Parts: sequence; structure tokens; C-alpha cells
Amino acid sequence: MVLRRHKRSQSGFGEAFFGIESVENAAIADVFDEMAELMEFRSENPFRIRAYRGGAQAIRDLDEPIAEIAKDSNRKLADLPGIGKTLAEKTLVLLDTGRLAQLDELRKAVPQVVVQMARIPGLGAKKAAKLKEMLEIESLDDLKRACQEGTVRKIKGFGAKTEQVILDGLAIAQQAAERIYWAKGDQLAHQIGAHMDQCKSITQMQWAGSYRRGRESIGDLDLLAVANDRGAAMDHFEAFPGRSQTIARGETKISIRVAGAFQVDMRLVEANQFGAALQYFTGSQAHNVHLRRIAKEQGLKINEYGVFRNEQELQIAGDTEQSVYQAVGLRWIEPELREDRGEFQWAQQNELPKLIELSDILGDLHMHTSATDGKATLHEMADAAIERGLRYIAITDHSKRVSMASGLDPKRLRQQWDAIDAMRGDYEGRLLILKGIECDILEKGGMDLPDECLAEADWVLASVHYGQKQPRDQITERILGAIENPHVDCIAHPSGRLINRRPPYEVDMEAVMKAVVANKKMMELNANPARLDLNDVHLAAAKRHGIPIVISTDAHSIDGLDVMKYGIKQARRGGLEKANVANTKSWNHIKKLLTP
Ligand code: DGT
Ligand code: CA
Ligand code: CA
Ligand code: ZN
Repeated sequence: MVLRRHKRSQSGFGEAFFGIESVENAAIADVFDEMAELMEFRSENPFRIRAYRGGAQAIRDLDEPIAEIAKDSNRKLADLPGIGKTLAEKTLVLLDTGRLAQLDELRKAVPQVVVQMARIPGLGAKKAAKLKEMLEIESLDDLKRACQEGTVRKIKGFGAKTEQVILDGLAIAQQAAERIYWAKGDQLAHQIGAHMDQCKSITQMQWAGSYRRGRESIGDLDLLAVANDRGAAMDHFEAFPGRSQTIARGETKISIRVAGAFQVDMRLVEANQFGAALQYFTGSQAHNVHLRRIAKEQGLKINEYGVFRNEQELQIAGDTEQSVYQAVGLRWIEPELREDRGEFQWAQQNELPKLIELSDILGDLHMHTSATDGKATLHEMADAAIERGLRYIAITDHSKRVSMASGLDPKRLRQQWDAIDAMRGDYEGRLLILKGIECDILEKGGMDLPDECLAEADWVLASVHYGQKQPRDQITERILGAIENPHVDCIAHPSGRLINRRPPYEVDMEAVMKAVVANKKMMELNANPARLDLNDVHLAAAKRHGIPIVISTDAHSIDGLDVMKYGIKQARRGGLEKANVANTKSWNHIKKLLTP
């Protein structure tokens, strides 16, 4: 079996919206992408590198499992567009064995620290390799020291400015080296879970840790299990095909590495302690500290083994998580809320939110088509939306300033709208297709399309793509200007950050939120697992302000529509209920919310 990984997850690079439909295809594409990346570090033949990249893309774009094609004696992998003889052979090996010797060799040949350094925004593969060679850098900490001591600027081609760029970007690289997107953790958790389901010895099993809490990135996966035979359970765990190493194996805990580097822990506990252990290892640490304080005030003690009456060491709860919270007079708290950000007060006052669920979503108000940088046509996106049970969608391609995505000018935009008009009859009663646009907020301020054009749209998203590094006042002014434009409905990806890759704009989010309220506008929670923008803390703030949140996929392909669930996770972490999210309502209702 192939270890399934997300697009270039190893590197953390890539604009990353995730194809979900054929996991196996994605896993193989990932392997080729990673190889291309590592070959780039070694300055190998650019044509070869391009062939691997192209092959990865071709496989990712296939609309059927490549394993099926491989099995079909009437078809040849090498006949597929973008797949040459070499890649076809390697694909067969991957399908067969789940491994590729060349990838292992490349991983060995390119030092991990160089890959890590290259993740620093503004550095690149070449500079990273040079720094490693010249300064004998073995870790990101070494690099930091070298910058602080001013030794980097002594190398030809590097200056004091580079040192500052490196220092500014180190935190991001450090995170990327250590943490993966929740979406990737979710994929791993499903594979490992499916493998562990085959273990006859295990009677109870549950994921804990930051993964269960739905944090946007996770440091490692924590599995908790009850087993009749602990040794057998651990053996089974070690037999996971994606395992590359066992870090430690003891009586009750075992840690392995999967996908080359990522750590997965499994702890084995007694059935009557399972709930207490689940509560403890779900965390967060801050939540647990607070919970124990509450217990202490009641003369109780909570630890990973149970809830105990202080003096008598008598276990009074712990088989289920509910019993742990109940023992201290609290209702069960959703894992997404366990960050000590007010959940105890809500639990005590019976005000815990009823968190939003995926099934509450009725529409998707941000997606692209092949008119700009999307892969699927208008019709294909509409049909895919129906398949996913949506009642309405807005087509929001880029505006002309986003030239790299061949953004639309008013003429092309109106052509698209004519096409939508022509489709509407066909889709009546099945799907409402809204005429939208993702209009760029220009660097100098103002919108990228004239007002009379925006006035014709059903739905206008405004977003920043250029001048992201402007100072706080300037970028805040730009966004406020967009909010005040009467035709703009919603600010898309309001902070601009990419998890582990790019910091947010310096925007004054509080000022933005106040303006959004004053102008009766909405804010987006972009569900792309690399964005998740707004983040959980901002979402909680938006909820306090009463701002309707729109959870959108920003899909650039049919598969892109499937990222909605990641947005829902983040929304739950922000404490959002169905009522806080605009696209749980009908389009007519949304229009009313927007009317000044
Ligand atoms: P991660 O893995 O960095 O994304 O975050 P977590 O929250 O999964 O952290 P992890 O894997 O180190 O530990 C899982 C949970 O176990 C954590 O949320 C709380 C609990 N825990 C672990 N170590 C400690 C500790 O030293 N003190 C306390 N109070 N709780 C701990
Ligand atoms: Ca963890
Ligand atoms: Ca852990
Ligand atoms: Zn977009």
C-alpha cells in the first residue's frame, strides 16, 4: 500500500488545495512532486524535473484511480497524457510495493536542514544549499545564530538584508519543519485508523491531541487504545505500511515515524481509565490545567487515570470522558473548544455553543472556473456542486489585476454572466448559480473593476493579492475602502496568511471588523487547509461583533469543493454556531442580511 500524502506535504510548499477524490492518485503524485523538489535541490536536469512535475499534475488530474488503469490489460500507463515510460514504470512499482528506492536515495542525498532552510520565505533551494555548505549549518538554530552573529553577510551574494529576511522568516520555517496541516493529519489518521481497525486485540480506540481538537496544524498524532494484548497491539501498530522508524517502544506507549518524518504515538490504557486518558491526552494543556483547578476546589483530583476523591484515592469516574466532566459538575465540552478561551465559563453557565456541522451548509460562495485559474468549467463546477448537495453557488473568478490567473475584465466577466444566464433555466430547482466576482483590492486602494460593473453582480468578494507587505495603516485603509464600497459584499481571506508559509498582512483586524459591522458586510472563512483564514481567534472575535461568516472553499477544481469540512473544523474552534454562518441560510436570507 502506498502512503497517501497531500500535495507536496513533505515540503510544505505549493498553493495546496487538496484533491480528495482519488487518494491513491494523490499519493503517487505527491511522491513525484517530492522527487522533483529534491532533484531541484541537486540542480538536476530541468527537463527531467519538469517531467516529474508534469507527471504529478497529470496523475492528480486523472478522474479515475490510476490503479484501475494499471490493472487493465488493454491499457498502458505510458499512453496517458503527461506520463512517459519512466514515470509509468515507477508508478507500477509504487502501486506494487508502496515504496520507491529513488525517493529514499534522494531523501538521503538532500540534507533535511537544506529543505527546511529553503522554506524560509525569500531564501530558496540554491541559497539554502550554499549556506549549509559554507557555514556548516546543521539546524535552523545554527542558522539563526549565524544570522545574529553576522556571519551570513560575509558570504558572497549574501548581505545584512538577507540576514534580516532569514531572521524574520525563521519562525515560519521552524513551524513548517515541525507541524503539518490538519488536513494532512486527518488523512494519516484515517489510514492508520483503518490499519488499526484490523487489529483483533483492540477493543476501544480514539484519536486525541491537537488533531482531535482540530488545530490548524498539528505536531504529532496521539492514538489511545484499549487492548486485550498490548504486545499484539503494538506489533500491529509497527506493521503500519507507512512506518519508517520506531522511535521508542515501552510497556504502555509506542512512538513511530510515518511519511518520512511525522511522529505518531499510541498509548494503551485500561478500559476503566479510557475516558480520563482521552480527556487528558486531548488537552489542551491550558484546558487541563484549568479543569484540574476546578476539581481541586471541589476536593477532587483529575489525572490521566481517572477522577479521585482526594484522601481515599478512590476512583469516582474515568471510564468515559463525560464522566470526568460530570464528576466536577460540568457538561461535556467539545474538543474544538478546549483551549481555555472561555469554555469553562460557558459550561458552568449552560451556555456552551451548539457548534456548526458540515450538513448545515447550503451553498458555497467562492469558487473559480477555467475562465481564470480554475481547472473545471462553469458547467462542471455546477454539476459537482449538485452532487455535493449544495443549493446555490457563486462563481467568483479573479478580476483582471490578477494577471497571472488571467483575471477577467468587464467584457469577459459579462460574457461569463451571459453564460450563467443561459444556464439558469437548465438548473432551475436544482441549483441557483450566482453571478459573482473575486475583485482585487488594488495596491493604491480602490477596486479593480468599475462600480457599474460590480453593481451588476449578485455577489462581490473583495480580496488583497498584491502589496501584501504594506505597512499597517496603508493595508488597513485599502481594506476599509473595499468594505465601504457599496457593491462589495464580503472580504475574502481577510488576513492573507498561509499556514507555515506566509505571515498575515499587518492589517488592523479590529478596525476591519468594526467597519464590516457598520457597513453590514460579511467576512470569509476560507476553508483551504493552507489558509483557514479567518483563523479561530479571529472567528471568535467576529462572532462577538455579530459579523456573518461565509465559509467558502475557494475551489479551483471539482475536488476543491471538498475542503468545506476543514473550514467547518476551524469554525467550530471559533465557537461558531449555524446561526453565525451566512451560507447555512437561503440566498434570499443572505441578501436580506446584506441590505443596509
Ligand atoms: P501538538 O502535538 O503539538 O500539535 O499538540 P498536542 O496538544 O497534541 O500536544 P501533545 O501531543 O504534546 O500532547 C497531547 C496532549 O497531552 C496535550 O494536549 C495535553 C496532554 N499533555 C501532554 N503533556 C503534558 C504535560 O506535560 N502537562 C499537561 N498538563 N498535559 C500534557
Ligand atoms: Ca499531538
Ligand atoms: Ca504526542
Ligand atoms: Zn479565490
